[in-house]
Amino acid sequence: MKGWTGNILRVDLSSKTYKKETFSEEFAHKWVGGRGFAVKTLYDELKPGIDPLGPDNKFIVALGPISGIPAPNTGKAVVAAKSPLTGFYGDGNLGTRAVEQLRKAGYDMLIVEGKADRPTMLYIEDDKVEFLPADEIWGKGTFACNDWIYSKYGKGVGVLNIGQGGENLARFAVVRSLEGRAGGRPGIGAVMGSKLLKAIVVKGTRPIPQADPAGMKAAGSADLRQVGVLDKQSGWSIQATTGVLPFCNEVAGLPVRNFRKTHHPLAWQVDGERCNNARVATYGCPTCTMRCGVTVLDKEGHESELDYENVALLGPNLEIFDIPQMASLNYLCDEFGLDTMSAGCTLSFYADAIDQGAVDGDFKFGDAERAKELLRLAAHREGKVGHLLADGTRRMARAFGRGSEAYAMNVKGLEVAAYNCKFIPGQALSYGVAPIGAHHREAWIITFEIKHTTRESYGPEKAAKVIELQRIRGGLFEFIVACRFPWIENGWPLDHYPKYFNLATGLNWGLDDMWQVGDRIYSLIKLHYLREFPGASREDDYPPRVWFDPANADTEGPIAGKHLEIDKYDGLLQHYYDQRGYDRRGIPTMATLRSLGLEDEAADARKYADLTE
Ligand code: PTT
Ligand code: SF4
Repeated sequence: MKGWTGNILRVDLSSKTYKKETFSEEFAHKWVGGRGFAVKTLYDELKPGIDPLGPDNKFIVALGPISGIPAPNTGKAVVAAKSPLTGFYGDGNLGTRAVEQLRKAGYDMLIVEGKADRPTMLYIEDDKVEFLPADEIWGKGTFACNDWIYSKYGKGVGVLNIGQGGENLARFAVVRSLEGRAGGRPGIGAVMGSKLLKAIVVKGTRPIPQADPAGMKAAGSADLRQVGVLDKQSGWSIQATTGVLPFCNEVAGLPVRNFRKTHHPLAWQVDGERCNNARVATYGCPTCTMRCGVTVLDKEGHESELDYENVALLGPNLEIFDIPQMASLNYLCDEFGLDTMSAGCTLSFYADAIDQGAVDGDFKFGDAERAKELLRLAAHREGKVGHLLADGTRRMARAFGRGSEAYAMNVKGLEVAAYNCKFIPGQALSYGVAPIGAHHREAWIITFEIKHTTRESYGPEKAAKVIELQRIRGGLFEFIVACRFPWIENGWPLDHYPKYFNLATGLNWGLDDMWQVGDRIYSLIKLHYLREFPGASREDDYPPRVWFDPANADTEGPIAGKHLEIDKYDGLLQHYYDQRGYDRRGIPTMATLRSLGLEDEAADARKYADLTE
């Protein structure tokens, strides 16, 4: 087997033991890497119903056959576990030096099991694993933790760590790496925290196996240069993701005031141009020639790395239109290791619920200082409010009641990304059917909807576009494990990815083979959802109900009077199910599962739910 190291490192924190395991060629070809390896492992190894924050959960870092190779934007890893936020498979994708180092140490996947008896840091160097006390860094934020590790091991090592949010089991705690990288929105950082695992440090010294190293080197270095040139020509990384804000504002797709409003006259104050003007540094992931980490100073003078999602959800969504103040909230999320997106939605939901009289409280939209304090309370689970916030919008809404579920902005428990779908049906579908909950990673179809079809349409072409994008974004880039930005932002052709894959593995795959793997992964995530929630129904694939509410329609602007229509949305959902080969509940049919080679998984699924032929 070429391209893969063929090895998994399995670490048990309870017994302080570890072993190197191998995986078969069949496993490699069927699941390829990253999200594929992670979901298959968690599906097979986790008993149904286990507590995501208990020792039975497993924390996974999964890489792909091109991970860590000097080709464009391959410094990305999938971190995964059963999510404490959503209750089923969850993952995230983050840039980290741990990718190259783990591969050089000889592994394609790290599985961490059990629970340590004291705060622990794992040190992995090739075949050696050490369980080191982490008392000196436990309780510290991610920046101080990173610095401490660098001062001990140098800056070349790979580091994954958590902040106070993960330690205190905030359900939307992320895993952090480098200056501003964060991944694992569905609380994967809390899973590390539940195991008393503060950090993982990795160093590897061996070559990464490749079928054609010379061919890969030639293609990889030429392509890295070429991607850099393309980026200079497009100018994309000048504003990077922050550049999308004016578009969202103009098309009434910006989240403002807990998504109640879709645009705002002051939004320009935090747009990409202003963020770039305030830039003091640029950060990025390894093997990237289009680094996108626009970094500004926050109100207290810390460096804070911005992205559109962070700006929109911690800025306009909270009615904060001041870059340093919004950057402070972003910095605190990074420092505490909280997901900026869930944090933004959780704070906005809290303010909205107070506004609507669903709960008593002292937080108002626009109050940046109180928002900072609330983030601190959430990260430390301090007091009643801290506990409430740390649990995310779905659990908060259950606690508040009084109809607040309708405007708790999540799908399947994962808070929605920064695109307001009050009248963007295709993107609403994309949130509804995103396999891990409302993440924009899986499909982003807003420009297609607005420029190439009509917003009014709920036709099959939108379902088809969602599936096409899911196969690329939620499939290909998540199992081959590379950043999607060269393709999506600078038009780097997708054909390059089978090329890298074939140079690494010696196989001869095309994009159609890749789509098959992506569909297999999506189906298995669905089966995991079904196993954890046996009563799963199509209603679970609906976006937040407030978007269907005529009383919530805009009163002015480009979509005045418009809102999503529930019957039409249901029809769009059915187009999606039909095209995917899913039944009316959104569960893959037996025929679909067989065509994807998931007979064994289907046999297991039949134990807890009927599957449609
Ligand atoms: C991702 C999600 C995103 S998506 C953003 S901004 W974005 C938020 N960033 C956070 C942050 O920062 N700090 C923090 N404490 N929490 C944060 N939560 C949010 O996490 C990220 C980039 C971005 S920036 C995007 S779109 C692309 N995402 C990719 C993806 O999902 N897959 C892939 N193959 N390539 C991608 N490339 C881009 O990577 P999650 P990162 Mg992230 C400060 O983690 O759980 O996947 O959620 O990884 O290394 O920081 O790069 O406008
Ligand atoms: Fe990382 Fe941005 Fe480069 Fe992608 S474009 S690899 S997210 S720095």
